[in-house]
Amino acid sequence: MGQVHSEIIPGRVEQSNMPDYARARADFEWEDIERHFSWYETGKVNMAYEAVDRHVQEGRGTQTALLYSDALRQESYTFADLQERSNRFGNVLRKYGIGKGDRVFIFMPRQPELYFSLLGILKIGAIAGPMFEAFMETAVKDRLEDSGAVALITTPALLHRVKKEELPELRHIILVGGGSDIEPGILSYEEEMDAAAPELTPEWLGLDDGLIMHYTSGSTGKPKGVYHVQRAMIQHYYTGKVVLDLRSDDIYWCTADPGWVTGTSYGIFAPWLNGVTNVIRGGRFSPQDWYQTIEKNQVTVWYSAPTAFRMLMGAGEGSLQGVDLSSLRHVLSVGEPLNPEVVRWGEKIYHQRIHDTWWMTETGAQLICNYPSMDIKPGSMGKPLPGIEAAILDDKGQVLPPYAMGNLAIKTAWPSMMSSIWNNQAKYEEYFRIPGWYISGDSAYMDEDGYFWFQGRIDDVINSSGERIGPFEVESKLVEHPAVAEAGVIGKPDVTRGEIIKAFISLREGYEPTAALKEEIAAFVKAGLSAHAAPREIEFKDKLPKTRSGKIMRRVLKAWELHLPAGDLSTIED
Ligand code: 6R9
Repeated sequence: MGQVHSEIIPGRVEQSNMPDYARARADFEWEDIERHFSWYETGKVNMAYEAVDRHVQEGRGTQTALLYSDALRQESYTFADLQERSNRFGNVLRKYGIGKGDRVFIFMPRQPELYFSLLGILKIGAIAGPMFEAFMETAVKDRLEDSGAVALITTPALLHRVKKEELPELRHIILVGGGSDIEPGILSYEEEMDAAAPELTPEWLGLDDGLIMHYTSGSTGKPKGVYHVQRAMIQHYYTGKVVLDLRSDDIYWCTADPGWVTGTSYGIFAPWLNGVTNVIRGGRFSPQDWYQTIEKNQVTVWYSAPTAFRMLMGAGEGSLQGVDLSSLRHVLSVGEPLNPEVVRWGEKIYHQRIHDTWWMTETGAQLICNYPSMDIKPGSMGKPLPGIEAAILDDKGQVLPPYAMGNLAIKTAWPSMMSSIWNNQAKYEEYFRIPGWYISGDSAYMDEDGYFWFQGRIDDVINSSGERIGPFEVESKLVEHPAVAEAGVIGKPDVTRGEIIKAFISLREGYEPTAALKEEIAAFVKAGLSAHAAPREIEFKDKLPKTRSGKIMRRVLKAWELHLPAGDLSTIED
């Protein structure tokens, strides 16, 4: 059972593209959103056209589309520049016989060429498959093999991780920044781009033609290729408008890499469909660097993840000395539960409400969110998007009443819902095992006001002495303790209690991992949450295992604990 929460941070109606949530829900029709698109009459669509060319066509070609920086480069591109670069790249692919429906993968760090090539792939109707630069040989091979990718764009530093000889379907490798002496059989991005024509007629597609594939790891088996189609743009556009609250003069920064769905749906599609300036920062996370990115670019809307906010919080207020974040007007989070403590800290330090959003690779776009105009209950994921119906179901598919913990489910279908799992129909069908519903695999409850509260992945829910405990509540209480930087909580099998709660904790700067501190932390949870939710075991770790998208990998913690194989680790950080 969930607990009753009373803390509320009031909504800000005055600055919102959706001033009244209840009315927006009541009046909602997807078709009203579709009317916005150039294809509404013809039915012939192309994401790259809508996100780029259309702005040029409608007179916004000179507007800045991309503000890129890393330690070495600092570049700015207009929508007209993006159009030209993506046209050229589309022509490069066409020259090699690549076209509609072909899978073209990208394996490179965030830099402008990644974005140009991704748009070029979409222009010709091919399906883009972005991969994290951190993937090692096997991870790269698994994805290219399963998808049957015909071409790959990569960089010299990563090329040796691509076992071309083992991938008969991979006909072309295009190397970005390879200079003049490139291995035979490998194409130079720069030479090909120079030789290609700057004009191109996009491939006109149907709404159910392919767009993008993201591989996502489950706890067992190989990663699954989650396949999305053009129709998703309806929801990318709409959520960009009412959740990211984008207006044409915004400077928007999504910190995610395109190897993660957030880095494409909200790092590429939503901002450019809404015609805003998109900030991309290359390189790794550091508090100073991130704050400077906001200040230097005058970022107004910022979308990041709990892990980053926790790290910024851990870096302390000192890291904010001399930085001016006053350009910010809207801050959002995704990827993991957003601890109430982080929300309070955002209010205090940034003077910003951090808006949690819930969705998944499979859902393609945001589904349950906190909207600028709506009250925030810290720790809640918010309410379903207008047009979306969410519920908590038991395992038989019965809708459960408020405060009962169960399967978080979404009524089918919505525009950005995955269209298939590549080569794995059985896996796809598992998500829809209860007729009319998509079963997310997350455990949650809904309160009497219709706010949803995340509890954990279904597999992570702990059963201790007959009580079901969501790891998130315990973790959130743990990070309220001044010594705790991050916490991951698992159920550890126990003969008398079924499971006991075990917490893995990384400490903040300046704290020593002592037995006394363990006791103090356990007592803190007991006093602040409940006795049955207090960890009976605590283990300090320098770092918790996380995915590249910043999720604490509880299944890895559990595998460590039980000395079991940890399953697919291809997305683990470092
Ligand atoms: C977009 C993305 C999906 C899983 C999801 C859930 C967790 C995402 C969350 C959240 C609590 C939130 N998750 N957002 N949990 N609160 N606001 O993250 O996609 O990488 O596929 O992960 O992430 O467990 O099921 P993906």
